[in-house]
Amino acid sequence: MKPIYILNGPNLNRLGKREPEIYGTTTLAEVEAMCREAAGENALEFRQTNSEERLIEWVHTAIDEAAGIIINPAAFTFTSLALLDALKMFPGPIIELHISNIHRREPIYHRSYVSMIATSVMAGFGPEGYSIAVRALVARLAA
Ligand code: CA2
Repeated sequence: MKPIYILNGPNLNRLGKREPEIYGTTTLAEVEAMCREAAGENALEFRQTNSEERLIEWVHTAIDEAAGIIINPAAFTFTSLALLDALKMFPGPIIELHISNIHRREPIYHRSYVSMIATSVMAGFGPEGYSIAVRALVARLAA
C-alpha cells in the first residue's frame, strides 16, 4: 500500500514546549512515534514545516505518492486558499486534525478552509488524536 502522509504546519515543532494547558506536554517527536505504533506495518511519511510553500509542495507529492493524508495545517487552516486548492487535487481521504478544539477558542479559529474539502475533521483529542486518526485512516484504506 502507498504511505499515509501526516503533514504538520507552522509552530507545531514547538509542541510540548509551550501552552501545555492547550496542547499538552507531548513533543512532536513523541507524536510521530505514537503514529508509527498506530500504523503498524503501514508506511508513514511524518513531516512538519513552518513554510506554506513547502506544505503545498508536500501535498503535491502526496497526490502522486500517498494513499491518504492526515493534516494539521495549524494557522494555515484559517488563511490558506492555496493549501485548500492543493488539497482539492488529492484523490484519497484527507483527515483534518487539530490537537485543541478550535471551536471552543476565539472566533478567528472557527472558520477552516481545509474543512471545506476534508473527508473527516478531528479536534480536541489532544496529541492522542493523531493515533486515533492513523487507526481510522488505516481501517478506511483497508476497507
Ligand atoms: O490545535 C491545533 O492543533 C492547532 O491546529 C494548532 C495551531 C493553531 O493555530 C490552531 O488554531 C489549532 C498552532 C498552534 C501554535 O503552535 C504551538 C505549538 C506548540 C505549542 C504551542 C503552540
